[in-house]
Amino acid sequence: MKLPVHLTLLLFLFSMSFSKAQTIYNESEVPSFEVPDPLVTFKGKTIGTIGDWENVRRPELHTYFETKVYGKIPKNLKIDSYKILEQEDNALNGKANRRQVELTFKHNDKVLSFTILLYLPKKVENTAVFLGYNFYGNHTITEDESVLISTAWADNNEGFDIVNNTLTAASRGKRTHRWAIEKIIDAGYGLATIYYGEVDPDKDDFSDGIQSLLYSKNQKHPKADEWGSISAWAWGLSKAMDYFEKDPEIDAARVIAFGHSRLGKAALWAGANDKRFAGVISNNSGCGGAALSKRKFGETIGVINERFPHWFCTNFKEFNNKEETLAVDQHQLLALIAPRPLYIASAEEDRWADPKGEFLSALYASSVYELYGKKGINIMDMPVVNSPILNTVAYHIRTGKHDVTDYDWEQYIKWADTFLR
Ligand code: GTR
Repeated sequence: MKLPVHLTLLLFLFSMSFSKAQTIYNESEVPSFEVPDPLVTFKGKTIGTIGDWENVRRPELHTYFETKVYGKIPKNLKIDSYKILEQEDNALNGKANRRQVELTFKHNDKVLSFTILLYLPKKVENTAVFLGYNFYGNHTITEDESVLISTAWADNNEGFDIVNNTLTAASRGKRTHRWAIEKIIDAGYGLATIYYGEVDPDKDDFSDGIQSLLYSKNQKHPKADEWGSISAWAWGLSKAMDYFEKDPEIDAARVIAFGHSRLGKAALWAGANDKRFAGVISNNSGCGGAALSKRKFGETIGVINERFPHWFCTNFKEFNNKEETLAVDQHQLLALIAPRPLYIASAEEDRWADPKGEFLSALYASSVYELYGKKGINIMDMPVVNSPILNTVAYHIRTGKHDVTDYDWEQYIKWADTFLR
């Protein structure tokens, strides 16, 4: 049946106002809830020592996030081979070495490869590196003509000239504003990035991506407690780390996992899974990232699982509109990263990601950092905009929207200078 245009419009407006009414953007509507204590076990035992945290509480929290939220990675797949596709020791006006390295994985007669684009400052040896995924291909983060264009699946997008699910040269350099490469190199850090679609295409289809290499016979979909895309992306960061450990120019003990938005969720989970990451930066990661779920402010578990059914494990859907039944909240994900430096960043206009929920998460994770004698967030109220707290647990809320800006990078570099040198 075809509805008259005015009726369709009316129905659309009605559904819009309905879904708007569902979204909490007002502090007075945030439900009261109990914040689960990172230092009290599920059975009620209080944790007072690093040993008990590491041997008792941390493992039970990690298992919960693994089986109920992001999903388990079924097997530790090793790099089958790696290949330097391209390198140049006079990149970025002579300041940096550039390398494009393809890692290949094989299992069950299937193959998956992804390419790390790496810039390392020439004046530094044994370089600390920021490692993060990009959304639209390595060639979008720089004007550098030599950066190879991925052939992996991409969602069609006019703004990024993606047609027929294929990345194109027309989008070269379109995301330079999110990657302060010059600042990073001038400060003596390396930058490594990967197109996230090479590890697992961002769509609700489990026939491709890294998961498909590790299926058991006749398996077509990860089990209820097995990896969704965020776990897959986190896995890819760890595999990049496997490569860094072989690379004599990189100081693998000083690699920071960085990510924006969904890729910030992946960076946090990578940091929680893999203690080799020296630190983690979550830029506007929001729901399922740094933001507390139980506040239900902005994006909620029900909404994210509906729009992106493939991001988390199937078990996570149990908590759609039932955040109160979760035994954990996201501050405990952050606590899994302790005592390593952790930076949570919000943006004032990014209410969908719940800046206050991100701040509180960093605050509530701090007791675990303090157990290690590290400085967490030591103020109870959110700082005003553009006044970063640069402790081992760092936080800022900047003016502006959901994005990565030069301001963000300036703070990350300053903080890394203190905690990574
Ligand atoms: C939004 C999603 C967020 C965030 C964002 C992004 O649509 O609701 O959770 O991940 O996408 O990754 O840009």
